[in-house]
Amino acid sequence: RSEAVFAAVDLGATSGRVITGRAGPERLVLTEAHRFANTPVRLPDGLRWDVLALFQGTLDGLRAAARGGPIASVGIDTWAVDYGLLDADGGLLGLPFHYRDDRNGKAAERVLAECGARMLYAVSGLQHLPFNTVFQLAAHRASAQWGAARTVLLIPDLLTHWLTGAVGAEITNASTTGLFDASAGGWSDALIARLGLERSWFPPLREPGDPAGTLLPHVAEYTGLPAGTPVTTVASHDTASAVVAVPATGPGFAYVSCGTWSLAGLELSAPVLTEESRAANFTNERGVDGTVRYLRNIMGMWLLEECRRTWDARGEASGLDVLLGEAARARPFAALIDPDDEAFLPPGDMPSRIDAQLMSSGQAPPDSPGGYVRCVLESLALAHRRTLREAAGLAGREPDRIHVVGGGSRNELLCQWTADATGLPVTAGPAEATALGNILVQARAHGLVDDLADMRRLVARTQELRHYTPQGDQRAWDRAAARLERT
Ligand code: LFR
Repeated sequence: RSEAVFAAVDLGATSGRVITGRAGPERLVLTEAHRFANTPVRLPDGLRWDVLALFQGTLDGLRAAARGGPIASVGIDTWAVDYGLLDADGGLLGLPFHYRDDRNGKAAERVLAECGARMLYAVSGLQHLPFNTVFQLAAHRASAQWGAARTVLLIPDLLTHWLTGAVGAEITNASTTGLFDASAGGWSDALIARLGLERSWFPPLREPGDPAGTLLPHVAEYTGLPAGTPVTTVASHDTASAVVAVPATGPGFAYVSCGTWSLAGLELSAPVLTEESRAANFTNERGVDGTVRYLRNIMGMWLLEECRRTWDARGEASGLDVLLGEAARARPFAALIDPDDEAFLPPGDMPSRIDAQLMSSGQAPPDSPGGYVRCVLESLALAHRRTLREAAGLAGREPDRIHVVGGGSRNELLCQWTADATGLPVTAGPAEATALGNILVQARAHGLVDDLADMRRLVARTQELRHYTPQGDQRAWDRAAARLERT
């Protein structure tokens, strides 16, 4: 067989999609079968994912995909770190919390005080983010559900369980929990014990490409997919799937997976667990085939999305194209922010939070939406520069090109400014890197493509890419970077 069609379930922070991909040695074509909103819900005790709506959207999406013809298998990816707790009967205990819920700060401090940040990093190699699973679990401990819990399943593993009945933990996503041993490549028994968690709560690990089970009869019946349709384990962490589909043709590349978050870094063959790396807050998340995603989270397009949501709510909505046009004409470097301020993490009025940071660093807030958009995009380009330069220094590897993948690769200003700020050529695209990575891993499991290099060649040959070379006044970016450092 030289070609087959696979279904990628790709859930993002704002929407979920089911996408089919026809893959073969010379072909890789995506079709969106179904898209649905992912709307988090605030309950009295916190911000939750509407996980039943996500599962129903998945089922409806698979049904739409099935109408298009035979599907060889299904793969699921979502954002990382969030989880559901199952009881002894396999029932879900409560609704999974959203990583932007604010319950974790205190618990994180407690865990750090008990275990020590150095020890946690030396084992897990994970950057400190207040919502790492390990801190969420510590916050969850005090709940009545805790005593009934028997299994922890990350979101893609939970949805896979509901599709197939099977239980497992996909490895790229497991590596974002803080309970994974980055050197040994497995659950860290030592950390799990140290934190007073039960080892039996953490299911056996699955590698991308492993079979994850077959559709349960009622799922097959609802979706119209044949009984026995396999679910294939993909790189279930969306960022890991996106990095699979980076169309790099040589080894010297850096990437920015740019969507709600900007994940900027390098692909390495071994983790960097040094004290300098910890101090710079770089993460060693696991990629496919034992690779390491050495990167840092940058607040990303969330800043822009949340500004737009704020303006929409006030009835001051403008289309993205209009805003980007205004940003292009706004004054350069008028206002610069550090995007990684934790104050930007929760949902809510973003322009006011940007104003607060600007004023505390002696800068005047922008006077128009276009000014805010320029502030956000220039600041993100500077954050890309800083992060990639630090990654290169800490890993001892200078990149010669940056691949910007994900939805943000469509943003021409951001891509050009990333090239200008870093002085490196930028290749932009594919925008659908995550879905492509999901499909490619399934295609490989079915013998249609080979190794990572082969998958990337296929992306480079089949997907539309844009190229940006550094231009404009490089020294102006150096001065802007120095100014931001000082504030
Ligand atoms: C991107 C992402 C990041 C992760 C964040 C929270 O969608 O998966 O990699 O740090 O969401 O899970």
